[in-house]
Amino acid sequence: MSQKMAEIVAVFATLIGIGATIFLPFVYQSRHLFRDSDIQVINLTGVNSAGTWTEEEVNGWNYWRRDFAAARPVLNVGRTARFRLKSADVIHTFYAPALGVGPVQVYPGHVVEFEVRPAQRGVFQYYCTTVCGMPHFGMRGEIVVQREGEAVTTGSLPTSGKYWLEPPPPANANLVERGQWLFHQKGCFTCHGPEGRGGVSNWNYVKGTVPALNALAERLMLFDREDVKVIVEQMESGKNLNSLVASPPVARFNVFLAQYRSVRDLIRKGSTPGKKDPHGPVPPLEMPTWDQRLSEVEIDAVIAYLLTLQP
Ligand code: HEC
Ligand SMILES: [Cu+2]
Repeated sequence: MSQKMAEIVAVFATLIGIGATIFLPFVYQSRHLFRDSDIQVINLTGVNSAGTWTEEEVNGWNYWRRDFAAARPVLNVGRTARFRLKSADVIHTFYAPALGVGPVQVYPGHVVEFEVRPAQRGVFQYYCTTVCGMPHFGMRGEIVVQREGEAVTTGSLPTSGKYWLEPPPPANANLVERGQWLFHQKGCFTCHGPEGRGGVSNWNYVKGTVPALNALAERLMLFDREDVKVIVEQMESGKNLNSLVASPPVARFNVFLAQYRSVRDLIRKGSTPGKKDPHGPVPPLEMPTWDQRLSEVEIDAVIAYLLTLQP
């Protein structure tokens, strides 16, 4: 090789060296950027006034709109999704146990980030497990995981709505009507299903789904409609059921009364659902304590309403 040739090669090598030194970091960064751009970003805001986690932009101007759509993010199998959670008001807790997410506490004024890379398709529920206010029980929804290019699977939720803002029943409404309104307005239906039909899944719950309540009459040993009618009539007339022991209106009234008291107690005190897998987490949907939120009469009204339901 001539000396000239060697010089040219050396110059080129130096230029390539300098070029690489300058550009490699950019190349590396752009690769990084490229990888980042493949991450799906999901912005969720917890809104107490609306009782939802929403993907909509929430700010001081629209906060009181109260009709933000419940988020229903659609993710892809094997693709990383970055969740960015905010709160528009109070402390919320985001929990999607079936996806291995949370519970994550979200404080107003802070953004909480985490990433999920779902391994299987399906519809996964998310919950808010901080009792953050009245519409809290509606703060649920679904995360859909699909395979790229496949049609979106449909699930059963969300139950979101403005149920807690409904006008109260008219003053002359009877006990059963008030019970029906309370069942809705207090959000019992978000866990026990519309008209107490059940079917709402509860992660790691021994019974799988939150119990239906439309067969409560049978549980209280009222096996035919006539008996239900007699008992509800007594309740409507404002009679204290205890005062009926002397002249029982239905057969085996004592057994009914004992069951009635235990259901009342359960509603007042709440109940922690049993776990299916004892090493797993507590099921996210717990029967709340209603002592402070329902009066004695209101609990009676709800029970009277539930007695009138039939599967
Ligand atoms: C956040 C979810 C949730 C809400 C809201 C809720 N419940 Fe429950 N409830 C449950 C769960 C879960 C159980 C089962 C508890 C257990 O297995 O120990 C339950 C159990 C019950 C039971 C006993 C049923 C049985 O078969 O043992 C009654 C009655 C009941 N709830 C009534 C109500 C009423 C009335 C309301 C509204 C005022 C209400 N619940 C609101 C979750 C809820
Ligand atoms: Cu909440």
